[in-house]
Amino acid sequence: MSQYRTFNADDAVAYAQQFGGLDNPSELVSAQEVGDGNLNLVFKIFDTQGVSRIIVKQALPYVRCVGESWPLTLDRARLEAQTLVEHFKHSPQHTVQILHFDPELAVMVMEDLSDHRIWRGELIANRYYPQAARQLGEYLAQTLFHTSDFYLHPHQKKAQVAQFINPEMCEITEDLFFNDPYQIHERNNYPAALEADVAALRDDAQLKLAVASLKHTFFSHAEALLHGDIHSGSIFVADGSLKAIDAEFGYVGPIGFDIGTAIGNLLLNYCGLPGHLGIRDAASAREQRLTDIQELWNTFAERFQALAVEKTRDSALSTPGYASQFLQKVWTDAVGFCGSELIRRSVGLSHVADIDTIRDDDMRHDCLRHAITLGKALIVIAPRIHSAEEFIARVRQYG
Ligand code: SR1
Ligand code: MG
Repeated sequence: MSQYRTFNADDAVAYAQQFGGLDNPSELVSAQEVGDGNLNLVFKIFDTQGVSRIIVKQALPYVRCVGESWPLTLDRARLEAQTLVEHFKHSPQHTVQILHFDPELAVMVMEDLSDHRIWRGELIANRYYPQAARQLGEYLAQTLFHTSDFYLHPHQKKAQVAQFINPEMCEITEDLFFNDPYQIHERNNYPAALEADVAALRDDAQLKLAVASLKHTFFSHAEALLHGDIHSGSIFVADGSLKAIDAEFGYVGPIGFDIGTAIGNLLLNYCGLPGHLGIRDAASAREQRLTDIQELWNTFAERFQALAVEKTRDSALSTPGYASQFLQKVWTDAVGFCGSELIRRSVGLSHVADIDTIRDDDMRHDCLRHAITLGKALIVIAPRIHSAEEFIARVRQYG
């Protein structure tokens, strides 16, 4: 029988004392539940000095932001912990460290990152971390290369696909990214002022064909072990440091999905900045976001290419020129997935604070329209955008 029970603060403290790996576990005395995401309980565990020392995270058997009417697999805690453990092997500087996990209780204990801040909040507040975009590119190159067919033996790769089968979490992405925004659905969430813009999504046959192709790629291209939800709210930053967290959507999928999600969230910030800083003051912060996108992709592509030259084990995949041909395909996928992230975060269930926290209604609606327009364009013209530089030129074209 399942041992699962939902933790309260006392349970979380006792669990951290047992599994936190501290020399003196009785120092851990209190906990605060700080989860502000869509899905889980997150406890900070404090010592006698009131210093946060460790994190205990537990999956709930339903979608937290919706309620018990939307049940959700507890196996996502195993998938999250195992994805992060695997990513930590390949990018320890940029992945949160998992200290312990228990699949029955759907709970994990992880390092405390209280000296870091969530990147999304920092981007909204216009606090700049000069190394973050390159560090994210490095994280993505290391984790995605080392879990791909370029590096793994074919037997290992197939075992990895089996280990990370994640149908319920993938279904959320399949629905929220590729279905809901293009049909009338009760989960959709957008202001009435945008009704015409959203109706136009449903009527755009060319767009819907391109979205169908993206969804098919998401279904069927088992290229590498993805983070699966690598938006700026799943990333902690500090001076010179970046750490990915929250990998419960991890599965073996198309590399361009992780890249596109990451770039898409920088672009959502780009769209929202005028609502926080005013149009004139947003200009330089927006230029910085475009540079971030360029640095992220160029770092990823250079590092992946270098790893391919140095470490590809498969004789066919090591054919000169193949890695760069593959990266061109990854880029095209990434631009399309980036566009779908812009649209689903504007009209679907789950939004981003970069735009949602803009107080002025007209300004917020303008920013949402901008994200939708950009998203549509990127999805449709992805095959005609060949580099980060061309991408930036296209973004500028759309305001
Ligand atoms: C029901 S979950 C909604 C969204 O939150 C997560 O962070 C993922 O981005 C998911 O799409
Ligand atoms: Mg998450």
